[in-house]
Amino acid sequence: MAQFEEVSQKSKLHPKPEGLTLQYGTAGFRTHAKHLDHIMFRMGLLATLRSKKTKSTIGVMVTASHNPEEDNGVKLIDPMGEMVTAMWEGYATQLANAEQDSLLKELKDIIEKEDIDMSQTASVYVGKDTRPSSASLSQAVLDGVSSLGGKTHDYGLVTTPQLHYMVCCCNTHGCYGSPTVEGYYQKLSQAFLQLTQNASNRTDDQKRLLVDGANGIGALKMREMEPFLRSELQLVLSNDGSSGKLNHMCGADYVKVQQKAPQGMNIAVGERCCSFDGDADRIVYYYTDSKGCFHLLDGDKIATLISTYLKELLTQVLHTQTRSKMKTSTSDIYLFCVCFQAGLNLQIAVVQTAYANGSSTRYLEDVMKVAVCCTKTGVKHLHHAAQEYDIGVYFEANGHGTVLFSKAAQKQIQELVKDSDTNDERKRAVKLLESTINLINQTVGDAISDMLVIEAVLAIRGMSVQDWDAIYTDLPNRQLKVTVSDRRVIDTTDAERRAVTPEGLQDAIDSLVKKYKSARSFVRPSGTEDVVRVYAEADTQENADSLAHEVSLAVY
Ligand code: 16G
Ligand code: ZN
Repeated sequence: MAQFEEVSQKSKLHPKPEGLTLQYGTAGFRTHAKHLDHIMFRMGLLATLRSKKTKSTIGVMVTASHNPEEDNGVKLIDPMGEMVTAMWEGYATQLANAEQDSLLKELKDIIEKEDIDMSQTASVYVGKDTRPSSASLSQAVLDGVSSLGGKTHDYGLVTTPQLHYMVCCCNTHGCYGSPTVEGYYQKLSQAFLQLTQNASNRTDDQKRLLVDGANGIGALKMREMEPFLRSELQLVLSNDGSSGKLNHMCGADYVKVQQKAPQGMNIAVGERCCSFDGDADRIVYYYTDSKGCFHLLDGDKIATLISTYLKELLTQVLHTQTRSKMKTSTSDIYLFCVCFQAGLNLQIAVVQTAYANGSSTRYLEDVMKVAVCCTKTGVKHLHHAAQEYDIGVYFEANGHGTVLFSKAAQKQIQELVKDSDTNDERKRAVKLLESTINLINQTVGDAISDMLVIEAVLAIRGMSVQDWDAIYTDLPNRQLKVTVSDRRVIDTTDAERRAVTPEGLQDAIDSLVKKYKSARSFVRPSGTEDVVRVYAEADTQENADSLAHEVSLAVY
């Protein structure tokens, strides 16, 4: 009992307002910062239990991502850097909503259910974004961990993906990299520099990139990382937090939803720009053309660029190997076998959500001949689906995503790199694959890592942002939110693309969609706000707008 004495005492310093209930949602707890002190303390407790249970280091990130500066939030990171499992999301909600006098009872209930050995040591990594409330809230997490006797490492200000990376590095004993911010910069910058060596004669203009830091942590971290990139990327940072408010009229979410450039950025015609969100786990690109038209390159375009590049590299390995087979020496035949596997047996798939633009899906399936799979919204769903493939490229249209390489795929690639008996073309392709793996943060979507991958791919392929944009043309689309008395009456199926309840809603949507050309529409209850989201796309912007409007009327 003595071990809970401190929890009992310290929890009084982080009291739960009576009657307040909150849910561990799609991306953890998220609400106005003033409601979160007790949640943070309790998440410190839960992370300690999770660490004892998994005998690994667990992460706790204090952030509310793209939400307004006044909000805050918290999410737990599992041992390999992935989101905490669904079962523990349930415990998080259970612990968060326990009234003050039943906190210990709920805590013991989890310990019993999970059969946790309380004598096991615990280690929790904690990070925070730049919100004014983050300092005291992350202190509450640290208090929670220490009151259960866990060890903490406070990383202070880091991006969400940096903390995911640290947790993974720690639990893989350095195999993934060194668990420091400097280790992160070194790993990524080395891979980036190796990749860009393959792009000759880049002009300063091609190296120049305008970055909107959303007045958040991403801007701060890009400043730290800049020297590591040795001018191979020349960043012009705006919304760097020196004056503006976090996520206010800027950042990836603003740009994606408003489909316009952020404030506080001077953009010349044709210039390549990107925006991070408030915790730097999302990124979108854009430019304006000579007619002043805004062009957005969202998560779908990013997935297409990266998967096309990876597929080409795998094909190059295969083709060059086929040639060496023609020489018919014994060793060549052996090499062919190894490479044949790399070229043929590695299946690339792209994982999208219902929000993926219809043109992107069509391009990937029909032109690129890449497998496409659709999951529910929320990174954890995409991440799990991507784990099913040798190479799983996943991106939400909103710009959150990464690439996962299976252990077997990584091993095959590493073996080929070591193989000294290879021709130059194949060696180049295999090395590019290896450096690309090192540049990607496989734990979670990462704006900094994604940005460097995109910049490297554009450089290697000699593409401008306009060339990239021209790969396919987005279908005009519109997103709307509708406020209803209870959004939970809407239940969906088929990766949220069809409504099962209320009765008649899907039939109504179907008949509205039929009125338009190349049209598609769906509705889903939001996992982060008390609204229903409506998505529509059609052959023209006018049609997409009016379909979205009509569907939102059907939702009432
Ligand atoms: C969260 C999710 C994001 C998803 C969004 C949908 C994570 C880390 N973030 O921000 O992936 O797109 O929720 O929000 O999972 P919605 O349910 O309100 O549309
Ligand atoms: Zn975010």
